[in-house]
Amino acid sequence: MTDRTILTLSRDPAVPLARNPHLLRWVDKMRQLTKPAAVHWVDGSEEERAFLCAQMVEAGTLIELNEDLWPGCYYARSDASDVARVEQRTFICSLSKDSAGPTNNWVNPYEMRRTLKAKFNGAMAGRTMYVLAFCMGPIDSPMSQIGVQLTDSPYVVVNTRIMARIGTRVLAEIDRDTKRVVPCMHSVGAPLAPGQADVAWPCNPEKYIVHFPETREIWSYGSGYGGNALLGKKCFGLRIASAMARDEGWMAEHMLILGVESPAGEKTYVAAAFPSACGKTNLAMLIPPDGMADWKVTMVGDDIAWLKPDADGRLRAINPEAGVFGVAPGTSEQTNPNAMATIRKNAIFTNVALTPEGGVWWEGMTDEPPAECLDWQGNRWTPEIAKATGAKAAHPNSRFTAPSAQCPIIDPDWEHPDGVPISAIIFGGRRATTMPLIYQTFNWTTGVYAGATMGSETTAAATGEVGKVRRDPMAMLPFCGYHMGDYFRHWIKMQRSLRETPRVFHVNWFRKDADGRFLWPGFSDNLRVLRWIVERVHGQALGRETPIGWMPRYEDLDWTGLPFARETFDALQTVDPAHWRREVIGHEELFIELHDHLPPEMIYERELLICRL
Ligand code: SAT
Ligand code: MN
Repeated sequence: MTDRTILTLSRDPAVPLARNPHLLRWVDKMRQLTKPAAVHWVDGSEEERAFLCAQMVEAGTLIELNEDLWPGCYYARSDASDVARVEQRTFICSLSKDSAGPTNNWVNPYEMRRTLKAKFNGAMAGRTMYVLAFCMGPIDSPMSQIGVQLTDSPYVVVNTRIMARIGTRVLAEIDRDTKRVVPCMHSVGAPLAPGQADVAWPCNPEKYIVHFPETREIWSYGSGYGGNALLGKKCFGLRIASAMARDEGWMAEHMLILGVESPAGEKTYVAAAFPSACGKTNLAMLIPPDGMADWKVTMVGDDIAWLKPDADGRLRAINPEAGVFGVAPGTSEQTNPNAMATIRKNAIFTNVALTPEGGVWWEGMTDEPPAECLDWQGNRWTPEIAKATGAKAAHPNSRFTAPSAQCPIIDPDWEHPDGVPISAIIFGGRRATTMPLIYQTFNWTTGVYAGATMGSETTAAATGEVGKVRRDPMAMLPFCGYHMGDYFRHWIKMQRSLRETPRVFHVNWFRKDADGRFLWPGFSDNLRVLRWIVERVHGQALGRETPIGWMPRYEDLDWTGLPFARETFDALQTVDPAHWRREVIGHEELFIELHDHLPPEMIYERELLICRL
């Protein structure tokens, strides 16, 4: 143990840090239900972080990494059954099944409340219940929202301390009663009998990730991992927030936000929606490629955007999060040096591999794997073992949690209370075929259609089959808290409150040739596409009209520093009518599912697209 180890706190954590009577009453009611051994009001201090980490080190939940290599960093291994979001166990319990829509799991809210009450009864026995107040968005932002998560996981507390603004300053807001508070219940579902020894990663094979959109409540049971357990992120930041946004005229989206600054100093902000594990963090942290060093990219956010029209009718966006919870495998000094710098200190690594020096490693981090390490389950791993058995050192959905403020290219306005103005929206998925590298949709409604019909190959971010193309409208399929058809309608309607609509684009970094090789280098070179996008926004770049939208010609992209064959570009940009007809049939399948809530604009757009093809 190092000298930073703190085993006692200078205050009594059981003493409430708020006076708000509603909060105090609710905390007490939940304490009576879940029966924890202790209650700990989280103040968010550095002392408290050190205390919780020391306790978790003692319990075997965390391992402190080598202070010289990874200062302030910790390592965690989850239970092998608790490694990703569980979409089949995620529920939207609106009053009517119809409001949840066919793409969400629905259970009658009264029935679900009964189930949860039974599950949470005594669920925290033998554990501490943390009262974790958090703010999604800068505390002084009128666009931010407040939640309080009661959780029996100290791992969740220290992760949320990175991912959101937490503790005393949020409790002070609650005392001031400025905003409605979203109550979030969370238990790993592993009560301890007296004298029973704990495990390093307690969880329960039976999981419930439950949202009550009308009462704006979240109940999560059985998991300690990622979006299942860090309830501010997907549960509040997207599912509950999307329902709030529909009611209040704003948008909660699964989008990164970045700024592009031209050599002339013109700054343009864009938001981009890609499904989980499709490179949002990499795009948000892009470093210009050779030949474009006079361009600059800055990150506002890498996963969630809350967008709202301002008084002048411009769409403005905040990043409701304060940290990045990024996919580790594939992240390297080559692919994303800014991410490597962001996670170099004060980070938490979960389910990556542990090296004998007390460092971390994952597939793709270095060309040369370590001679040996412990894999994400704690088993000895060597490149030879990997070759023989196919064992991965890091789980494909292993993650790092790190403060966004540590990102070298964090945007100076990333915490601006009014957000940043959004000039372009980009949709994109992981598609081996059909979808070109880049096209611009004709207008807002065709843009909504392109987003609504987005497809992507599934990834390890959710449990289930990997690599299958599924429709993932606006990358929100697992995250929309209400009927997807109504969500499309909300998107279309948003135009009415905007004097200037953002231009809408669709990209695909993942198109492959007949031999299965990627046609596009991606990463830094994506700036070539971003440049065309921002220049289109400003009316400075040319394109040609095609059946699906405006596309750059070869000469419309900046190729400085990248020898890229015109034929390869043509292959990337091919719009094959046969493939597209098949694609449009896929759109119809989604539309049939949503038919009774589908806005007519979607039908007309589809008809027009078919005519153009
Ligand atoms: O586990 S999370 O839901 O937070 C990550 C993701 O799927 O985007
Ligand atoms: Mn995400």
